[in-house]
Amino acid sequence: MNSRSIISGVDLTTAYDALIGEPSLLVARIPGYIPADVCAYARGHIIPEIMRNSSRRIYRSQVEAFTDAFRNGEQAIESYLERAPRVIRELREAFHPYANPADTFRSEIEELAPYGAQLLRFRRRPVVFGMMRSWDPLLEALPHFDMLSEFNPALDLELEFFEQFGVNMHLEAPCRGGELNVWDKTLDSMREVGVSGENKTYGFDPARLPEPDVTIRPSVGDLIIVKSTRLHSVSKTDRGRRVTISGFLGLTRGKIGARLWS
Ligand SMILES: O=C(O)CCC(=O)C(=O)O
Repeated sequence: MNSRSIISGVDLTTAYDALIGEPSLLVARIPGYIPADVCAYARGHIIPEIMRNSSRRIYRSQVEAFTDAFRNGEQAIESYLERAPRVIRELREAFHPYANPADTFRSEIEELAPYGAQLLRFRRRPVVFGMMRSWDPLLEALPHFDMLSEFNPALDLELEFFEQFGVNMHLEAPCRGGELNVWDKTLDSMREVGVSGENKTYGFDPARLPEPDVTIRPSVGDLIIVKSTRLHSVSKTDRGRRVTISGFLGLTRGKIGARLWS
């Protein structure tokens, strides 16, 4: 039986089928998902334009994560929802005359998923898919999980995801650092052995972990899809920047279809 943890050098259809069909698979890498000329144009024009009004979190980004807005209370969630359509449009317009890779990914998943795909909606309003993240020198993500289900029942989405993926499209890559590391460990398996993060799902101590099962150094143009229900981290970028367009893909059971958000 095939028990690989990474699939690489394939197209999105093959990657999607493998990620759904192979329980052992942690990561899929689709090289050249963003054409080289689009990445070059992005570095010269789009990244500076979109990041003009960015804020620093563990990375710099033009919009906060939906989950952070939710965590920050009613006023934060209202201002996030009011801004979301504009954020989506700004990224689309900044890529003109090229296609925005976030829109392309959204369309392709809509075609691939058996019951289609759509933006996550909260209170009948769309959530952003297409966060631009700049991992400037020395920025990193400690080992963590990304699972929207951890926000239920407070989020009250009436959706049940059986799997969640992190979707990262790489526009710029650092000369050193910025690797994606993935461990074949679930949140439940960490809880069982009594290991927890700084908060519930973020900040597991790397010193208490074995070597990662997969380490990938992303290249410009890569689309990398990681099972974000498995422990993962981003190593410090130490020469240059790592800039991605990022979001999440959640797969539901039954006929509801897939959802996308950032
Ligand atoms: O940029 C990456 O490779 C992964 C980002 C990440 O850790 C996340 O989206 O949670």
